[in-house]
Amino acid sequence: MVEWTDFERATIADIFSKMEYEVIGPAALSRCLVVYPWTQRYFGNFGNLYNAAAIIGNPLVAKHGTTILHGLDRAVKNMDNIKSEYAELSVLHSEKLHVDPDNFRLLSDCLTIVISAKLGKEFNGEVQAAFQKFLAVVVTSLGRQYH
Ligand code: ZNH
Repeated sequence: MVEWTDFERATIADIFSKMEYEVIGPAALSRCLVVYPWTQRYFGNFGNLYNAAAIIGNPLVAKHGTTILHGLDRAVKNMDNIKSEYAELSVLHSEKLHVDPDNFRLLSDCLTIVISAKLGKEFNGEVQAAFQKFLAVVVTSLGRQYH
């Protein structure tokens, strides 16, 4: 089981209590689709994603980015049980959506960049370490049911 310090718990709770889901989620997902274009393959039904402007302005990308970010709420609310929280979602991504689990890390890196730009000075080294540890546990848990 992952151990969390009081600082880490407080930091994650604080970041998510101020989270603008409809801004940060779309920004993180569209950044991922622009910077790692091969991640676009899972979103064939989202229409044209042929350049950055098309991706960033795409309402389906925005909506899904918000959905993914809200998907992290489960981990925030249950930090001591992230693996079991995500068991079902892991099966979905593996068996039904066939999403390569490497992509979870790519998206989580994009999310870190977006959050860091948003929080500015507040996102110091310790806050970044806590946030990335949290995302690393999410990424491992989402990749758990792949075999
Ligand atoms: Zn995912 C879906 C979460 C990542 C792809 N997702 C989904 C959902 C959720 C999620 C919650 C919904 C489900 C239902 O409906 O049931 N994701 C998530 C998270 C993450 C993710 C939390 C991280 C962190 N995904 C991801 C990635 C990708 C994806 C990276 C790729 C690249 N997803 C996906 C898809 C889907 C999903 C494709 C389906 C969509 C539709 O709607 O169709």
